[in-house]
Amino acid sequence: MTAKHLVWGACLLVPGLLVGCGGGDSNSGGEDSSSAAKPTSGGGGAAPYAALQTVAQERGLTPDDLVAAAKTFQPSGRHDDYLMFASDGHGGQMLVIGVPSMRILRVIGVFTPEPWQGWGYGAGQDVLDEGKINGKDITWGDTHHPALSETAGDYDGQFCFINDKANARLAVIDLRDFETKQIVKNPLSLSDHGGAMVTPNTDYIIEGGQYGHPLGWDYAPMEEYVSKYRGMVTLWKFDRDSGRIDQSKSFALELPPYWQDLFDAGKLVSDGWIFGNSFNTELAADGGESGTPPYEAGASQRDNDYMHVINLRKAEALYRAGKAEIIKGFPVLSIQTLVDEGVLYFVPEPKSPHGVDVSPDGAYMVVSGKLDPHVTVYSFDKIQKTIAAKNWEPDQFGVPVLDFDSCVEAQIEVGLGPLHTQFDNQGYAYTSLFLEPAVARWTMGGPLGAKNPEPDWTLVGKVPVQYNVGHICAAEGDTVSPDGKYLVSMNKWAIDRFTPVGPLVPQNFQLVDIADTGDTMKVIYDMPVGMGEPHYAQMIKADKLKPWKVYPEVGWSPETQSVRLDAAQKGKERVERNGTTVDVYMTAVRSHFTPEYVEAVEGDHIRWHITNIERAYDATHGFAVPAYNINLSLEPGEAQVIEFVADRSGTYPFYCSEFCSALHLEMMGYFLVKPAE
Ligand code: K7E
Ligand code: CUA
Repeated sequence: MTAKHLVWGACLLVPGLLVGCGGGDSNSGGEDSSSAAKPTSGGGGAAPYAALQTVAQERGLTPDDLVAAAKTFQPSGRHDDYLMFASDGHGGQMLVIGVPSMRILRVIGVFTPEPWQGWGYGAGQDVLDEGKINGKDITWGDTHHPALSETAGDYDGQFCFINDKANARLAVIDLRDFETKQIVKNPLSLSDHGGAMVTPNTDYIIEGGQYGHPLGWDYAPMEEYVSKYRGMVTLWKFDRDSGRIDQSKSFALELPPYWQDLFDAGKLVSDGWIFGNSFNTELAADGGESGTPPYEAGASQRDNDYMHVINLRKAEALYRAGKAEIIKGFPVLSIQTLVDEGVLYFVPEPKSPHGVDVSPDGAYMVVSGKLDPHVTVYSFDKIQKTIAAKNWEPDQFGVPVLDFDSCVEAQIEVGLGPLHTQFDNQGYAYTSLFLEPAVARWTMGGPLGAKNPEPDWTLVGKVPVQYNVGHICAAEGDTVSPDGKYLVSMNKWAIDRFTPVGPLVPQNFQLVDIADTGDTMKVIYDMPVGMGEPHYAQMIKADKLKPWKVYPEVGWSPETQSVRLDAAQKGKERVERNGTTVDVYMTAVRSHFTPEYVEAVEGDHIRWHITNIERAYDATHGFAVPAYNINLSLEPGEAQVIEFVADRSGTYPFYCSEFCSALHLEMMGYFLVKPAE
């Protein structure tokens, strides 16, 4: 036996290791999984271990690899413990990923048409139309930050929101059916980044701007940058009952044009406040066109940018008292009002920061300077005392800049290029290090306490990641009660991690096991993401979600979450002509459409009402019409009405685009369009 074999023998013949791997102690995700056979533990003596040893040797796997595989493998039918909602960047969609298996479960069309769901191909058009800008269809988005709805600072599993950085839009997804219900276009801005973040009871969804421009984006020359260009943060009022943003109760705050970056809501002790960072206090304005440095240098000259500290409760009261001015039809509290009324403060933050993350107890705000090896931890209590003592100097817009030293609790040197921070349930914080690249773990003073009774801000370990990590996402890691256990490193570059597929390389989501304390974090899974570039994600315990299996009633409209009065009904299928308008009432059930052929005349205005009358889980039908750019996914009970002009005569075989039954191929019909006379 070689040394390697000896190692193997020692590892594999410890039954506890492998029995533990297959054990049934992990939550298996609700009632559906109870039917899945729980693996029996071990059994069979040494034979399975010998087989495992053979496979491991043939495939060149180390004992660590085997443990990683055992921690992430889901036997067929076993459900994941967590769901991760990830943006897919300029894909304009949302990804739903099971953890720890890292399997993609859903791709939700948000700002981008998505043909599987029929999103933009017959369904969801009204929602997509809400996202028009200047009357133009905008059929992509740059999704950055998903935000799960919260109750008392904890994910409640009801809704998810996400922003479109490219166009300053925000979307609402209902987690009963995982479909997008609303898109709001910010009337003031064309660029957002500090969204979506929610306040602890989801009263407001925060959308902070990014690149400054005149509010409402009217033209202003670069020379007027300081006088006319502005930043903003918008507070969108969320109405849980309707599941919609209530635009009539939403308002914005005018901010200096400092390129606001991310926001986070205060919680518990800091509830009622919001915090944001910014990265261009230099007001670099012309990108080098007139001999000044280009933006990357121009916006990085000063040692400090400003964390924004905003008293949301006061701002809300001012808005309700009618203190907002109306810009582009939208209420905006001016910088002057915010200063006069003590709503807005700045605190210096180290060079070119990215993000601000509030600790689970709400007592600390963590900021990382991309060009500074430290994370800076601010104390909410100290900030309040500094405000009370008026220990500040105004900036050029008159906004009080609080004394840095009076607000800082700690600075911890974590490494190169720190970006985003998440938290666990053991008193640790985790910060992504873009440049190293690695994820650093450090002790959080005493906010969570148990393991760190003494205030202690120390780097305790790092795990290298591959490569260039941006955000990290720990299980419920930005709530009032993080779970620990798992952290996903969302890496921008993958380089050598996957089989080459051309010059455009997938992103790499690496699952990190953070259950063990100390410096023992390990990467246990690499997941290529071959869509856009995901930025942020949130991970929620799967059993908090209560999605529907079928729509509550037949004839259901996902757009309104109610029965459509004009839905096609079983037994009342028909084609009705009224002048040149033709209403088709069609039902779908395994394995036929009724009616099976439909005749119209060239130029007719068609309203095609179609209902899937199935009540069986997973009995989805599609509806695809060639040459008319129509494809629907009709889940059990779902009704859609699609309108189009039959503008080309011809013979169009339509069919069900979901393989729903043995006779699925027969589930078709003909749409016959007679030439006009
Ligand atoms: Cu990419 Cu939050 Cu938009 Cu950082 S963001 S990485
Ligand atoms: Cu219905 Cu295929």
